[in-house]
Amino acid sequence: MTRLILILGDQLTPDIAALRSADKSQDIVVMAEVADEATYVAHHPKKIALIFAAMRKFAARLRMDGWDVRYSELDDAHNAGSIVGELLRHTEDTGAKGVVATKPGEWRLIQALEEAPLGITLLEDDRFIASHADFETWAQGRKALRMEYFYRDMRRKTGLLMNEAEPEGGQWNYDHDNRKPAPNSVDAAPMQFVPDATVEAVLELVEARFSNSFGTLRPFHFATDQAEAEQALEHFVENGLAKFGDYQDAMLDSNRFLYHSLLSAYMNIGLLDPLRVCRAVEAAYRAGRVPLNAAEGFIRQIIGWREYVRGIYFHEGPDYPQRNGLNHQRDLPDFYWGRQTKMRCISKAVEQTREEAYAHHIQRLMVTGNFGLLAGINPTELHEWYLSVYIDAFEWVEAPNTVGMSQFADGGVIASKPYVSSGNYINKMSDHCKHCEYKVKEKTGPDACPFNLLYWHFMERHRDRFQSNPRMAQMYRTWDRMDADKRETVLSEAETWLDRMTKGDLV
Ligand code: FAD
Ligand code: DLZ
Repeated sequence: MTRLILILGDQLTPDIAALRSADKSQDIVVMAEVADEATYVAHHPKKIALIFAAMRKFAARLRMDGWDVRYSELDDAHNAGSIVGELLRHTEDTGAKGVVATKPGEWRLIQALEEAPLGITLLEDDRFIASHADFETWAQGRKALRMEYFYRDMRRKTGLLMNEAEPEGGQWNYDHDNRKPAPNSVDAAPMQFVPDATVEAVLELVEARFSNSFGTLRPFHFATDQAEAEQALEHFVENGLAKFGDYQDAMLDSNRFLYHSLLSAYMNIGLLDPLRVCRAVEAAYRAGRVPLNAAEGFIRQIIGWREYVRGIYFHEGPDYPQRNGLNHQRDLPDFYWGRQTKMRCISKAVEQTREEAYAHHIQRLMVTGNFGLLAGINPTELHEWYLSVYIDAFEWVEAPNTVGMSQFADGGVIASKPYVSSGNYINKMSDHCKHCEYKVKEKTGPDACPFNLLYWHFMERHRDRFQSNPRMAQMYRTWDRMDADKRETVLSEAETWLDRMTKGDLV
């Protein structure tokens, strides 16, 4: 009995559950470039190009391996325009009895598949170290779901950087070594790939269909198949990993990538197996090629944060991306879409986001995220922005990072305190402030860094919520010790600045 085997654009590995359960001699693989997936948010053109190019190459590989693959290109005349539509069309054409799919990474698509008359079987996506059941077991009965404890369980489960029951080096976490400010220069760069004929055809399609979206399509240098992604991994382990830890939180005006790996998109769409990535990193450490703070820091991002946020997304349920625990209602300012702003850190982060579809974690968290939280931007609008503009953005990983970690809009499920800072943090970790029209050292007045004004505005606005948080009490004491006139000036200048921003004045 023939069944349809659905492979989505972020499930591009022969090891995906639906393929493992399929029978090559009678089942039919369905892959489809569809308008609904390409437009449910205004994705960066580089993201659409990566997914379509990698899908086309993966389909070719499956055919070589003997699979019967029905692949729809976006412009095919019969393309139904949605994943469900394509499955219904192929069911009718082939007479297939039922569909097998690996559970998608977004509630939206899970619901669409479950509600359609497809006779669908959804298999768990087991590309993760923690299954849904593992996460629920871990979460059960805990007052707070903090990443650090989850991470230790993942270390024990995988054996990564473990000596029997003990963590390598005697400590679980070397984060305190990983906060060096920006270096003067960077002696590594991510690996780049030259587009081949398949990629070029996709670039032309994306150029024709999505040229109005935010984001520059060319040059396009991403890996688009497993072999290339493996090369990118090797290149990172050889060239970037050793200093990854030291400069993990740093930002530079003149360098967009520092020692970051740029491997997230490859792991998220199936070109790289996260556990294999971690094993390669551990091997480099065990061979004495990289220090422990680098290896541990990197592995923690993957088996800690990446696994944990996925657990939270499915644990919390479909309403999670819409949460707005601090009731922030201001519209997303147009400088997130590239309008000029005098704030150098924001303008550099947005510029590179437009050109690369990439910004590293601290740019996302402590520049665009921090600003959004301080300014009271509606977290749903920020969530849609992050989901659109980054090459690695899929809701299971993006929403917990944005709504939870960055905006505290989940009321503290992920973060024990909001990630907010004044300009001082950005000045310490980057050289942006040296090039900025605003003055980071000025706390009030027309040239004062807006992060300085808005920081205290945020604290005062949310005094009831945060004053009793022991991790924030010291900041309230500092604020309360300030002269009353000064506090008044700060708050009124912050209000004026926000009003100007809302009106679209150049700020
Ligand atoms: P590196 O700095 O080299 O880190 C190594 C790997 O660790 C990454 O490739 C990634 O797989 C993993 N990782 C690191 N931090 C996190 C994290 N907080 N959550 C999950 N995985 C992590 N990551 C995404 O993959 N997709 C997203 O849509 C996404 N949206 C984000 C939105 C916000 C507001 C914030 C603050 C973070 C977001 N992140 C997201 C997490 C992180 O910023 C990116 O994973 C990282 O910047 C990707 O670049 P890299 O591969 O060079 O990472
Ligand atoms: C992101 C994306 C895009 C842009 N296009 C497609 C597509 O045309 N076909 C497809 O199968 N998948 C695509 N994807 C990835 C899906 O949106 C992703 O599988 C879901 O959001 C679940 O994570």
